[in-house]
Amino acid sequence: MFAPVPSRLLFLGALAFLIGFAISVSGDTYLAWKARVFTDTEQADPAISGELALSPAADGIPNLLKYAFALDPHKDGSFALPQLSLMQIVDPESGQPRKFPAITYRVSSTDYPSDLYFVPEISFDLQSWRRGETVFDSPISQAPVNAGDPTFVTCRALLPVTENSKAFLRVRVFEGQTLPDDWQIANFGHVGVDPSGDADGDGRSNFEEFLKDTDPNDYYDGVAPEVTVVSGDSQYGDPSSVLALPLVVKVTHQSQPLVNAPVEFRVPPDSGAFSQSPAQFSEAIVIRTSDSGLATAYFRLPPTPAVAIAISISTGGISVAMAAYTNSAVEPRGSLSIIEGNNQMGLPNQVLSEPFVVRLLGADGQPVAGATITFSVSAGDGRVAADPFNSPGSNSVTLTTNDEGLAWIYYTHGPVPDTVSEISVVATTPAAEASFSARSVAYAPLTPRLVAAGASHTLACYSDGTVWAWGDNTFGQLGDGTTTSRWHRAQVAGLANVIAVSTHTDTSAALRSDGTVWTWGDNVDHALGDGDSEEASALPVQVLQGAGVPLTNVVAIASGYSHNLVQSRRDGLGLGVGLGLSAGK
Ligand SMILES: [Ca+2]
Ligand SMILES: [Ca+2]
Repeated sequence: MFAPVPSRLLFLGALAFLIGFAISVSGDTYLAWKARVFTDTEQADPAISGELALSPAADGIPNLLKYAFALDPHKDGSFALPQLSLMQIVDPESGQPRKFPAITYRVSSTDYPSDLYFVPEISFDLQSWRRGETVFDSPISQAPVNAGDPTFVTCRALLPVTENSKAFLRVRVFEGQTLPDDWQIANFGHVGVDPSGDADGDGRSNFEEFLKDTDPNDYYDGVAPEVTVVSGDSQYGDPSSVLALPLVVKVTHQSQPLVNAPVEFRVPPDSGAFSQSPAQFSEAIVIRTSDSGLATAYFRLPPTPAVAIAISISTGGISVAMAAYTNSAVEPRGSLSIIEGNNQMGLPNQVLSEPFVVRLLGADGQPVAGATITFSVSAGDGRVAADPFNSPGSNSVTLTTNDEGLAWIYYTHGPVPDTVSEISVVATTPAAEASFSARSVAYAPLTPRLVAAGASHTLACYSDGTVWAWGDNTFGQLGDGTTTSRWHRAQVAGLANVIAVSTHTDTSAALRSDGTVWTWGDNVDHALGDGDSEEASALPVQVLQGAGVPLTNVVAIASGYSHNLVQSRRDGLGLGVGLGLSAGK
């Protein structure tokens, strides 16, 4: 009737049935039972007492089932095998009686086989068998009336049968946690699956998944979770950069966080990559939820600028979406190196002797030919021109780099001396900036017509009518409005059309072509002759011939100790004739 199966799995074919390891007594094991029910000689012969050997009662029942169902291996147990029945229960909703198949088996009341699992299964076609709490009610144990008699365990199917339908039930008996080969192959494609492993991380071992008839590779076992976006949605970032914030979703079921739930983050091909840490990115990744039900992934944007990326996050058949965006194109940066021309000084209204020359280098450090470069006057009063001899110049000029990446411009200072100019240089492809600086210096004539030396300063009168002075300026004898001594010449302020200069000690004097005389510097003994008693003047003052009356018609001047002499045109030419200014007015 029964043929031993090659594995340690045995089952009884029968109509209707269910689970039976809910009973706990002092545990028995097959070895203990075998030692108890077989003689020493029988125990020594595995053909007689082996687990899968047919029992010596010749009833076709393997010893393991005799042990499982508390049967004597030496007596016919055929009529004590699991029994099928139909249990009639009134449906509380319809009030109609319904018939449910059940299977009842017996176990020892005193020596419950603690090394066995009793697994009831039901089938309607003898092809597929179902088990677990979705198809069987909790087993019911009926304690024996007489101590020592077996306990009867009844497992009722939750699926009713009708007059015209059939159901098949069986109880499978497993010694220890053993996974049937067909179940392993159906779920994993191979045998050798670890029964205590947890392939899907749902907290149920593979053997528990088998007992409950749940999917060992499905964390959710068909129960849909809720997924919500926590943070990280709709961020922007530069192409190929990692988004500043990680993408975080929360997985719950009935508001409770689900721990270790597998959450898949995915984007279309070539649309970026994920990582659980800021490294090792891939286009799709499965991340397990934390103790608080959170799944966190870092996302690296694709290299394509200005694109929107649709991110799909799914778990348990539920998906939520996030988005990420790459910023617009970021051009690679180059550099502008200044070849020559920076920090030149030049005269007002004159073109600088050297052009401003730059070389544009790409991100690879190589010269960029044919690139657009704009030179602009950002400070100062001058003009730029590509060809200063054929152009008046303008505020801005755009050029193209030559084969060596070079571009240059000429700069003409404006009319204002001592003005600092800034010329900015901008390239756009690649982007780069530089700037030049230039300063205009005061115009000074080159050949003096007259030179006069004082105690520690010198005056020079040029043919353009200007007077310049250098040296000691303690008394303002340089006439530039300051008392700062100068290494180099500075123009005497406020004087034009001068035809002669003279000086003595620290007092300076100048004769203008209009016949007036101007003095500056030390006023010791009223040498300035301006009718004032100030000790000194740093700017030229006019010499008076009387109170409020300028001295005019002078044709020559000379200076002596604490006085200046002038020769009046009215008095004729001749040294020594004139007015002693040191005498006062
Ligand atoms: Ca599992
Ligand atoms: Ca599962």
